Amino acid sequence: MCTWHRLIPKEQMDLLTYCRNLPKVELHAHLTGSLSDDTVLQLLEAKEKELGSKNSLCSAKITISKGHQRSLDECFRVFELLHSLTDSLEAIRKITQNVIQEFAEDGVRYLELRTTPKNILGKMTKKEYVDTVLEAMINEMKTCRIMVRLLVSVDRGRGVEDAWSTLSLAKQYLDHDVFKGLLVGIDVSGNPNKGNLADYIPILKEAKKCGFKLAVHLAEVKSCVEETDAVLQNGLVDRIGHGTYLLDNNGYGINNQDMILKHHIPIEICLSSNVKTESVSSFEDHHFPVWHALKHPLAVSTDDKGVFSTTLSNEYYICAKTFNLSEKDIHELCLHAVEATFLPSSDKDILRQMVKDDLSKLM
Ligand code: 6MZ
Repeated sequence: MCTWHRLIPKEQMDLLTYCRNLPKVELHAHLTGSLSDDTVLQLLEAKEKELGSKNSLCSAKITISKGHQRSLDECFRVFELLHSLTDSLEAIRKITQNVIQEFAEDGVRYLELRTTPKNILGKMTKKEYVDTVLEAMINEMKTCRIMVRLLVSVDRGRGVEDAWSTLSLAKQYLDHDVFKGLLVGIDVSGNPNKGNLADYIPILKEAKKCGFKLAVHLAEVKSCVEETDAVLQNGLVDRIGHGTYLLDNNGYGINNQDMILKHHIPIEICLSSNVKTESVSSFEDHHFPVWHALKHPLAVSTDDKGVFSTTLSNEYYICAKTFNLSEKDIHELCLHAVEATFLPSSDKDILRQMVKDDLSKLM
């Protein structure tokens, strides 16, 4: 069962408590990257039982429980390790449940969870993977005060052929008897140092044609300049993940700023992730204030709350503290995130009203 933080009088709240009480919307959360230490320990124990040995996995414990800085490449090695612990449908069901409960306990009212469907010989097909995630989502929505939707992820590290197969699977859920309406879009993610995003443009065009909304990791690292330009020029992106090097002001960017502003393409802001992976040198040097000053739609997000030892409340706290945000600014951020969801307008209206009601109780 999930608990909900009881509202306490505002004057008695410190900033972090205040952020915990905000009705939050999480739009950039990778399932496997969101595993808490508790969940990882449960998975390790299950794996050790399965393998009948403790020795092979004790180093994994050390690696995962550290909350320090890691390069992006090191993070991707952690994901591989986590994937080796989540290679059964039982594990996928468990991690989906735990991650949803943890977001709900952190005061997240709407979660757009993203994950890469995996095909593991003899263990699961991509379809079984997605069905399991969706079933767990439906179950958790019955008991937790949270609305959850899914984005299926295309991992650029797995190649174009894998991406086409993920898209053709996603199409099966557009008009599904049981799961209709739960899969609301496609995410493109994966190691930005691998492959070329421009190779995925035909897939993104087809996905758009089918009616999927697209959230694309763009310009997460400096070397992504040309591919970012190509994807943006094709008008394919509904939401930008990271966007660290979109701006020209650091001498690396491509300055698509005008186009992004003109089309109001929301940017998912992942402060801890960007600083901990060393793509941004400090919170103060983050690109958030540049876009915020322009009143551009932004969605504060966790990216991988487990790997980066954070929560969405903590990300709001870091943002508010670093950039000296007012209460009005913070409330606007919550509401901007509602507008940036991939929900159809009727569901968005319901969510907006819920968020407004909860915000008014905080004033
Ligand atoms: C790009 C990332 C990411 O899909 O197994 N992922 N892709 N940049 C990041 N910044 C740190 N963090 C996570 O969740 C793990 C997968 O999400 C993507 C990677 O493809 C990673 O393997 P799932 O649930």
